[in-house]
Amino acid sequence: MRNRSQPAAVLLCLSCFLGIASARADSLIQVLDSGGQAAPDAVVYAQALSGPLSAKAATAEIEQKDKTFIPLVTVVQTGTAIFFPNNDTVRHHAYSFSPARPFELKLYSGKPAAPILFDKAGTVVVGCNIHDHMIAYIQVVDTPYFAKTDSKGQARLPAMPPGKYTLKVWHYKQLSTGAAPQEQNLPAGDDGRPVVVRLNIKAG
Ligand SMILES: [Cu+2]
Repeated sequence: MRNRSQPAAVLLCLSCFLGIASARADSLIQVLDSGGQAAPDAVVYAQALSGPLSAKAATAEIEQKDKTFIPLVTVVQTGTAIFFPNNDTVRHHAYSFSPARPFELKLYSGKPAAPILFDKAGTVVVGCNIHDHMIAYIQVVDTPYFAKTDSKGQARLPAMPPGKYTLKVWHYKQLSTGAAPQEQNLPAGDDGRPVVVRLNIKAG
C-alpha cells in the first residue's frame, strides 16, 4: 500500500515546485546617497544564500566614442565576454590593472578581434593609456539577477526563483573609500514599495 501512494506524492511535489505563486516578483530598488539624493549608476544585485549561480555565456560591449568609454558603468555576470569597439577615428589603448581582470588592448582602432572574458567576480577599472581622462567601471557579479540604477536612482531586479537573497549595492564612488558593496537582506514579500538603500557617498 505504501508503494502505491508514492506516485501521488511525487505528483504533488512537482506541482508545488512548478507553482508560479512561489516565485519572487521583480523588486524595485531605490538607491540614495548620504544626503538622500538619488544615486544613478549604482549596481544592484541579488545573491542567493545557497551560493553563487553558474554563469552562462553572454556578451556585452563598452564602446569608445568621443574619447569616452560608454557606458561609464557596466554590470555583467561572471563568464561574460566584453567587446571594446573603438568608434573614434583616433586610436585607443584600453587596459586595466584591477586584480579581478588585468588586461591590455594595445593601441587599436575598430573592433579588436577577441573580446575580454570576465570570469572572476569583482570590480574592474578600465583606462586608456593615451587619454588619461577616459575611465569605465565594470562590476562582475556571481548572479544573473542584477541591474543598474537610472537617473532617479532606481533599478528593477527581475523575478527570481523562491529563496533567500542578499541584496548588494555597489557604486563606483565607493572606490575612493575602499568600501565593499553594501549588503542587506532582500525582503521576501513585495509590498509595492521600493527597497531603499542608502550609500555613504555623495552622488552629485
Ligand atoms: Cu583613448
